[in-house]
Amino acid sequence: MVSVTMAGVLLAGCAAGGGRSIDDAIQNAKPVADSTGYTYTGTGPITGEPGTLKIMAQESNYSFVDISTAPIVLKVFEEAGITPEWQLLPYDSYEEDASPIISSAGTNADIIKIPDSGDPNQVYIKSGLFVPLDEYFDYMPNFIKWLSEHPVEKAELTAEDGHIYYVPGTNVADDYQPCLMYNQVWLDKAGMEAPDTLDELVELLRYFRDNDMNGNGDASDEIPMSVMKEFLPYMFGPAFGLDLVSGFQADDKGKVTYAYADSENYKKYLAFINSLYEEGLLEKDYETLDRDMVIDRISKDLTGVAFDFSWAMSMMYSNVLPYYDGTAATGFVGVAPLSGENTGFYVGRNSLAGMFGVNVNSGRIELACKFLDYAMCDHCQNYYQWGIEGESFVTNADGSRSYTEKGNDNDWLQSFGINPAFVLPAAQSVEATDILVAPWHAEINAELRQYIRHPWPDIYATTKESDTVNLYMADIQSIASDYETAFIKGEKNLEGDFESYLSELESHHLSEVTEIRQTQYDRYLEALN
Ligand SMILES: [Ca+2]
Repeated sequence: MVSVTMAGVLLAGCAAGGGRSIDDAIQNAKPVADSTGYTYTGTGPITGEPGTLKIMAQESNYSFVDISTAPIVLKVFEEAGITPEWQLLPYDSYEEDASPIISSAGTNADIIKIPDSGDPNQVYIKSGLFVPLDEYFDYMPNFIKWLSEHPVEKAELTAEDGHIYYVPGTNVADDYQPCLMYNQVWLDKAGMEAPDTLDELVELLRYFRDNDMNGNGDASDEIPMSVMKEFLPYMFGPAFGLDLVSGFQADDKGKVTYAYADSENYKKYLAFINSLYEEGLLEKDYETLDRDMVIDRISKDLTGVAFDFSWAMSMMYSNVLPYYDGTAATGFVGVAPLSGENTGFYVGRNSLAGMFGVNVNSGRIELACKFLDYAMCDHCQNYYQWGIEGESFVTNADGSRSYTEKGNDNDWLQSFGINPAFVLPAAQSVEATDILVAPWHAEINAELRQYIRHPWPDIYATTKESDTVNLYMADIQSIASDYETAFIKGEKNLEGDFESYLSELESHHLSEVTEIRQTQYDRYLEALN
């Protein structure tokens, strides 16, 4: 990695105007004939003569699935006119196994799945190992259309040298994200609406604490809320204007700060949660609460409030309630975020997922670029999300789609090659997620989408930035986490100890890391604009 990343430092010199040069490359791209005289325009086949591509990627996470023979995967290659030659590495150790092979240029694969999918702080790109795809945009009509329609992802994919190296898969990022959920039966029993504000929440939690909500004759066995420690920042940070989930955040002028070092709002956040703790509204052992414990409590009808990933709503929480009848009226139901002095929001996630690059040593760079372009087109995404019509899904009279009986068998569907993100740039879809959850859950998701805010963006790091952040960030996070708990539990005093907390962050190089985040964010904004 050392020799590899040195090249990155050298290349970083020509970083200026990255965003603009990508836009120029997009605007100037036009379909051209390849060396065989065939012009690819975005649909299959991608070549005039049958071709072969070597692909280094990941086995399925289902051990019984041979993704290289899965019908959906084969269909895409067949339509492209390409025969794949696979070099598949084990799913669980892909990062470990693939990284040294890639770093030492030890593979002759034409297309490589990047082992660091989703974490651009792990430097790989500027190594001279991957082809700058923007130089081949003439062969990538689907990709440049997608980039034009996705400015945030385009900016995130633009490396500091101004090039784009990868075709990404994508996650659902504004849907099915973590949210606040209430036991609807308890809410109705209390005669209250879902709280909009922190004050209303406190009032509701007190009611849940003091009344026999589960009707077992004992008014003291109710736990007002069961929220795991890692979700407190999601639940309460936004009401104080903080994105504690991302940690670093930028204001509307583009100034970057570390939310855990905000001497005004973060202090108020801690004081608020400390007051919940003191009142018994946040339970004494909140730090050790895990999802299994939350599920156990819900199954015993002991708790009224949860905060978790959206999928838990109908798939893990509502379904264990003793009286759940499949409707929202008897379930754990997601609601809008809480507001305080600031209007609440939910923190979404970045959409970039598994990425694929073209090996600079490939003898078939044009063909590899065309294949990646074809593999990410909408037509192929339909295969990834639904499979093949008549086999895994049918189209209903109203135009919506449903899985067939076979398609509803998850083992069969996995073997068929659904969502083959290990080997192809597959995108998750909201529509395909909607049919997996209860209908009321899909409706709530659609309502909550408006509250999702984009988290700190994925921004490719230079080697130097990455080294510095990796050196200091673990300590900074650990100090923040230790103090957070101590302040919430009243073991440390906000009036007396907050200043020494800030000095401790400072002595662990917070300013240096914040400065790097600022530089990266400036670069992101430049690529975005
Ligand atoms: Ca009770």
